[in-house]
Amino acid sequence: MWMNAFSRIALPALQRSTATMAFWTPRACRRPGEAAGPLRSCLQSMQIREQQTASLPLSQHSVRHVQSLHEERMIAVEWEDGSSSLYPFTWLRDNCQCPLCFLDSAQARKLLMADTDVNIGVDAVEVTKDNKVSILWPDQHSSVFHPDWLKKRCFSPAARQTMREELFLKECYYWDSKLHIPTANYEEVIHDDKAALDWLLALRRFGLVHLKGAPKESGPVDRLSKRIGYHRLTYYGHTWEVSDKYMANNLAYTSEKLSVHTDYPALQHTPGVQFLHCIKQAAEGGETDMVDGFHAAMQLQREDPEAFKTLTTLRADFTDRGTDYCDFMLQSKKRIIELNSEGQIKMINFNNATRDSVLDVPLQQVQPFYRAYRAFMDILNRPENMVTFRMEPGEMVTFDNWRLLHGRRRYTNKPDAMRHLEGAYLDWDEVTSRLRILRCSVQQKA
Ligand code: OGA
Ligand code: NM2
Ligand code: ZN
Ligand code: ZN
Repeated sequence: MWMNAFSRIALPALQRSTATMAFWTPRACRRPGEAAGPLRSCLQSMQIREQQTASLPLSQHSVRHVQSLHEERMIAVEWEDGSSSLYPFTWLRDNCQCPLCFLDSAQARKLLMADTDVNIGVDAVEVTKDNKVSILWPDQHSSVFHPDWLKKRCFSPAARQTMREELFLKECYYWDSKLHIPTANYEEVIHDDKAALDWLLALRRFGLVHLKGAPKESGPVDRLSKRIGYHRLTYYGHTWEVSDKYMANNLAYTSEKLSVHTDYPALQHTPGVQFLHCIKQAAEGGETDMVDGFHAAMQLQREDPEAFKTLTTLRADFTDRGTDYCDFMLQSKKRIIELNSEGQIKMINFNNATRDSVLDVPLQQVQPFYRAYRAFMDILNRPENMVTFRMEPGEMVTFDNWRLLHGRRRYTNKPDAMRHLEGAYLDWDEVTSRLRILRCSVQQKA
């Protein structure tokens, strides 16, 4: 069962209603930059237990009429409800689903682009007796399309947005210190698909899920990675032990404070997801801090646009050298706040320990860089932005390492209380892949 804490997440002032909740409001926050809604609505968070799982359309669509528009080189499909969709000839020919053009077992196109006429015409189009759209091409090849298949691929902006949301699950809820951390049970996530689906949906949306009830020994992190598929091997190993080590090859392997950071910006492709499992906690200290980096970056954008501009344009150098799984000498250049091609916040790269002393920016940009970096850091560290908790043995945090920053307070060990965590990285590809599969399998059972 989901822990009680889970049903307490979110601002107390906000409605926590029954079954289908705010959680699923389509107008919930998009990724930053994508016409972000007010924070208020983002924090209408929720019991993930009762939510409805994401919807793959089950409804059967029915075609009333088809016609080819020769001048526009498209076919027009009129649906049962009177609405219509347009499909370009070339796209239809390119996506013929017949065994000559498409290898069903691999769900892959066989048809070569070299054999595709990008100015193709259509000889005839009709609705078949079983309500499919059939097209006869000038070379007498024929293609038959299922109405549901076509409807899903409609080119209207609204249909494309629906498809995008379904495929990429970008829905995201920004949070601050009032967040009650989504919590799930480790064993349930391992054994039950619905629990695993809810865990991953919350991980995607909030960027953070607490798992409780794991064994107090090494192993769960690997087990959980295998539940997804596989982990990401790095120079720190398949999984890695966080403890106070002699001649530590990383600041994390001491008992020092780690100010909030993202892991491994020194890698060109930053690990997307991180699991951290507490096997033993220190005698004193060692609390965990977490911040929603996207939320903080949006605050910076509003409050200090110049600093935001600096951190989204200048690239800082990161470095990591040493020996662990094998010897390594990494260099990377990253914008502290990385935007995608649409100008939305994609990733935060913030690690004060591995930020290189090499700073490859024009001399005049050095001071503005530090000013902006400091301004962002101050926002990240605002008590109203941070959640702090102390992991107990058997507890795990699973979080979005592209979005969240995490930190740890300095700690003191005692012989019977030697802090010991185990961690692992995954990439978002594998996590979202498992999420899509679970969504299909859970819905089929429902
Ligand atoms: C790390 C880290 C957190 C902790 O190893 O990168 O952030 O609680 N550890 O020790
Ligand atoms: N550890 C925890 O970027 C970093 O150096 C983060 C990585 C050592 C695997 C720490
Ligand atoms: Zn074909
Ligand atoms: Zn870390």
